[in-house]
Amino acid sequence: MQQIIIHVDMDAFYASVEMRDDPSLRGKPLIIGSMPQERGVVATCSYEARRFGVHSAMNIKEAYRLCPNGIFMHPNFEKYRAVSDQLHSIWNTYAGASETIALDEAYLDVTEKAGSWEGACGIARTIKRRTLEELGLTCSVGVAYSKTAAKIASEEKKPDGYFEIPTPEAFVNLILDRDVRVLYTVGAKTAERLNSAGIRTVRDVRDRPEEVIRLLGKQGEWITRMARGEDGRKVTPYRPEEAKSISRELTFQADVDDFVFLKDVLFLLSMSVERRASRVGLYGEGVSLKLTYADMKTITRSKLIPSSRSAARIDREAVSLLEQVPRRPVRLVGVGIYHLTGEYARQLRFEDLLPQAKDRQEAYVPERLRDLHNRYGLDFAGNLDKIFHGETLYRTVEYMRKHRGRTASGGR
Ligand code: TTP
Ligand code: MG
Repeated sequence: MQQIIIHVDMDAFYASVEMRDDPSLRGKPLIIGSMPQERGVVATCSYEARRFGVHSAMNIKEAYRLCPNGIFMHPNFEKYRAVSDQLHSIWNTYAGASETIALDEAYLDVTEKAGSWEGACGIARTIKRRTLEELGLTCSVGVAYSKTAAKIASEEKKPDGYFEIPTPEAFVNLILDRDVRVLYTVGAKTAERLNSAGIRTVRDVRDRPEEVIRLLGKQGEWITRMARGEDGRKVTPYRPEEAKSISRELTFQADVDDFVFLKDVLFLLSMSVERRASRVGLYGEGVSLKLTYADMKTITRSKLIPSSRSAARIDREAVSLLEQVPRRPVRLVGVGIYHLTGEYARQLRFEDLLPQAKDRQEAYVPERLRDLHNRYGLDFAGNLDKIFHGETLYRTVEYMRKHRGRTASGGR
């Protein structure tokens, strides 16, 4: 049997949550992101604000110029994450496999559970109804024979939309005269290359496949297949909350009761976690701290964060967790990020949303490295990368432990 896929996407997600929780915001142009006087961008905005031309990723100053009477609000990520968990747990009950694309978006493979096309459409309606009844939020849903088609279907009647694309023929008829950018993976750059060859619409792609392939290689092959409605991609089960963590831990040769030193070690571990996360292209939406005390009792503490992998952010969170635990001699310390999400997640990085936070973070690492230089006489110039390899980090930390107090040590 052919696959049947549902794509669900919440309407103006962050803004809708805020409007649900504060009726005085309803019906108003609500802009979630930075404040107009700050530097930064729009994360999302209500449909009322969209009428003024405001949209996601727009510079906040521009948004203010277009919509000076809008209500501007900072995002509350922890709240959206909690709502997101509720959403996905409703949706997942209807799917054989579900793939979380963003906090507010998922692909559901309902082929087996629905048993028929009509069954799938029934599930899609039920999902809309339950999302509204149980969480007070509207979503847009597409039912289709492929992922590409389901995604386009969910966008078709937004907001509070419902649309079906049962066959490749229906899909092709729908998008034939649209801009090439409607095809998944075709962004502004690719579109420009196609346009300069006179290929502007899906019809052009369909009619001139050799040219598209010559121009774009592998991507071209994919695009020409999509223009014929072919997309056999499966829904790949991916639930960020089930993804593993990236962490780094260290056991000291002798127990440590110096919390200034412990914080310095946390910083190095945080930097190491950042490096590992960058290498695999992941961000964390939670930071965890692990301590084993001298009596072998192990504790872990964790905190949700807007997705990030910056050492500065990880370290700040880890230090604030450390400040809430008992101060007793420690034999092992570890730092990690969890709730991993990939680069493709569309949620803006916190650092992008509030660049002033980024500035602070950029200064953070050099400042902390200077601390280490002052306290232990360490000079990382040039070989910072080398110290993070397993044994080397361990030796560096032992060196620090032994050279504590030889130089003036500040802080607690
Ligand atoms: P989207 O689903 O793209 O947008 P939306 O739900 O706000 O609006 P629509 O009705 O058009 O679907 O993204 C979901 C949330 O992700 C959004 O509410 C805010 C966040 N987001 C960002 O932080 N930055 C971005 O650039 C985008 C596109 C979204
Ligand atoms: Mg959405």
